[in-house]
Amino acid sequence: MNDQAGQIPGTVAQALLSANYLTVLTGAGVSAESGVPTFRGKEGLWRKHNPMELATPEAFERDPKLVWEWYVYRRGLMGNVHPNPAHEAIAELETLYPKFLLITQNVDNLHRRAGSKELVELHGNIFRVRCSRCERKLDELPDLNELPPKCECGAYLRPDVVWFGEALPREAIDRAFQASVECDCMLVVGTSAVVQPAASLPIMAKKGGAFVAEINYEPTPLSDLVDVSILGKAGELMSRLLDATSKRRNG
Ligand code: BV8
Ligand code: ZN
Repeated sequence: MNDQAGQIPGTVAQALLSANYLTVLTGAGVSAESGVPTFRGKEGLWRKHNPMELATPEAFERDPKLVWEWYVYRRGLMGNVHPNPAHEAIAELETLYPKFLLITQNVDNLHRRAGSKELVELHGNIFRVRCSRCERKLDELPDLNELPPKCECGAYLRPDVVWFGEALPREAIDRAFQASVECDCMLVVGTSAVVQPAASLPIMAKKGGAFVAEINYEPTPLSDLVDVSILGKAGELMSRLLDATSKRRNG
């Protein structure tokens, strides 16, 4: 069911007021208003490369230096932007529910910076680095004069993100699956709902009996499958959704 752009339907406000276990699934659209290019939007291209080509183990195998240059560019971009009202509203929503989980596909660290704590990063985090061979993980980047950087074991270091064709971190996806089937309300914010297995989580939530609302700038393959699809910008709509739960906030 679709709804007119920008309004918060009473069914959504009611579901948010009565929910005990709220999950939020986010994609690149939630960071768009912070100035982070979305994955499939036209602004997502870099030196004419399509992110879909670069975010793969094959691209890293073929040209690790080029892939590292793309990630250094994105780290720089993401390091210079700030959480927007959508991230802030989601961090505030977390404090209103006895059970809450934020499941993000984003690697930009903006939800953590906005204060979200109960968070699963399905596709990793661009500010973490790991070895492409041994188990070593680093929070700090070694100096990037020489790209790609190497691990002490001699293998290349790589961004600690999940590339296309790679399995998601077991613990992350198990936690996301479990929360999706157990929650009684799920908000799906700013995702084109094409990347699997993330795009299946709202369907799992629906099957588990949850009320599922989509907040997105444009319709997606989910729009006709969820209870309500609200078209508009995440920053404004998430702030309105937070207000719609204000009664809950005031106890
Ligand atoms: C796996 C990290 C198996 C890297 C990312 C055929 C059919 C089905 C599946 C597949 C298939 N072929 C291959 C697959 C699997 C593949 C997949 O799903 N491909 C798709 C494209 C068809 N999936 C995988 O490979 C996954 N792994 O399946 O493993 C396996 C199992 C065992 C052993 C081995 C393997 C791994 C997927 C993870 C890929 N990594 N990112 C990096 O970032 O560098 S995914 C990447 O896309 C980002 O994380 C991004 O978040 C994510 C999803 O995209 P969105 O977030 O939705 O962003 P997008 O730009 O698409 O859309 C933005 C939306 O926001 C738009 O709708 C727009 O309208 C809206 N918007 C914009 N502005 C606003 C807004 N909304 C509100 N307000 C605004 N202001
Ligand atoms: Zn190593």
